[in-house]
Amino acid sequence: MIGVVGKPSSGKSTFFNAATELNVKMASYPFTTIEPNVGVSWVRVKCPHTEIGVPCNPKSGFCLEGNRFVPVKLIDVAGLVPGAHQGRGMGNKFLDDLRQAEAFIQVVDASGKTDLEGNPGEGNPVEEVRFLERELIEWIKEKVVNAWEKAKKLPSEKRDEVLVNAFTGLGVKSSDVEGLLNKLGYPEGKEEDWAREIFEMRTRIIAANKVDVEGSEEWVKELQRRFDNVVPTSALAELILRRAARGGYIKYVPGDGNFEIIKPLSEEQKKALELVEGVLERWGSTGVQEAINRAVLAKNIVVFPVADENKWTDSEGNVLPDALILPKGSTSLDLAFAIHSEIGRKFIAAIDGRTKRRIGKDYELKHLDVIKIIAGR
Ligand SMILES: Nc1nc2c(ncn2[C@@H]2O[C@H](COP(=O)(O)OP(=O)(O)OP(=O)(O)O)[C@@H](O)[C@H]2O)c(=O)[nH]1
Ligand SMILES: [Mg+2]
Repeated sequence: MIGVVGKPSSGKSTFFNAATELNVKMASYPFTTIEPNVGVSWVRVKCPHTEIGVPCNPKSGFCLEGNRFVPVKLIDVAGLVPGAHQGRGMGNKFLDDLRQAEAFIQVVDASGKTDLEGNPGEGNPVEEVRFLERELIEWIKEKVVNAWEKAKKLPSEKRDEVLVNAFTGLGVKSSDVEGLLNKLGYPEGKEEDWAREIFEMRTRIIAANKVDVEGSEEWVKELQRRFDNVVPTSALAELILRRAARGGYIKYVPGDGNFEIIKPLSEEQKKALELVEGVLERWGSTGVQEAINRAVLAKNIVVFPVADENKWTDSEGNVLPDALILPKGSTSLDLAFAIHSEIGRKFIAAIDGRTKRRIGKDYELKHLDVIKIIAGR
């Protein structure tokens, strides 16, 4: 799951609506969103079906002009303001909604036209990135302090277990908790270091949003100078494109740098698409798909399991029916378990759908591999 985070009015819900094609409330006043919104967006990858020249039959997600869109969950939460971890703004209740997010997309108002609380005024997008990082780290630190309070009273053999349980609840793998224990020792006096390390385990993409607004360019440059993983976005432009495509007015493949008008437009629609054209010309794309892709593919790959290594079909003849998102470094055995624990337990070998070679359980999967698993009965 990807968490969409940021200060109020930065455009989180607009980003969420564009990426999920849902319709949650968006408005120009702070705290429009209070309860979290959960939806499905899609990672865009090149579909292997183009290599065999037969259209695919996705069981989930969809395929457009050789691009496979693989489902991934997105959560849109209330805006965060400085001091949120101490209960300011909407407080930290919704921070807990982010527990299971393995990546964050921080939506920043790069137009510089709203302040840190999301009200119209002078903005500072660099400060926005910084304070949010601070809030997220403080939130994690509180969890570290609480876990250590509990753990330190226990006999030493129980301590590690309590710490591992506390942090796996925060979406950290148990092996990573053990790694931290080795690196830092117990959290006593090192709560800040622990919190930062846990924060940095998550992928963070900075969506420098509202690049359709004049004056955003300078801020985008400034953000790119200071931080990694900055993607210029116009959530508004992407929303216009997705809605026009849904309505059958245009042909648009999410993430593309162009679209095609296929039905007569009203004056209002023409104007909206002019804004979009300006963004595409200047920035190449709206950036929304790019942000999702980077959030997911920084640490994951997409793999296509099949039953027939020659035709790339399942047992019913569906071409490339499934696409799985797996952590980088996953093996063919991991894939077998991801398909079904039974298939994992009865794993015999696998076959690479491209080379047709037999591969063992320790074979490290590559992005876009097509794999047949052979399992016993
Ligand atoms: N020009 C422009 N305006 C945008 C863009 N994205 C969002 N907005 C506008 O910014 C305002 C806030 O958008 P929301 O999506 O509601 O912002 P939010 O971050 O969800 O706000 P809260 O839920 O209050 O925290 C709305 O008026 C949107 O139309 C964008 O890319 N370009
Ligand atoms: Mg919102």
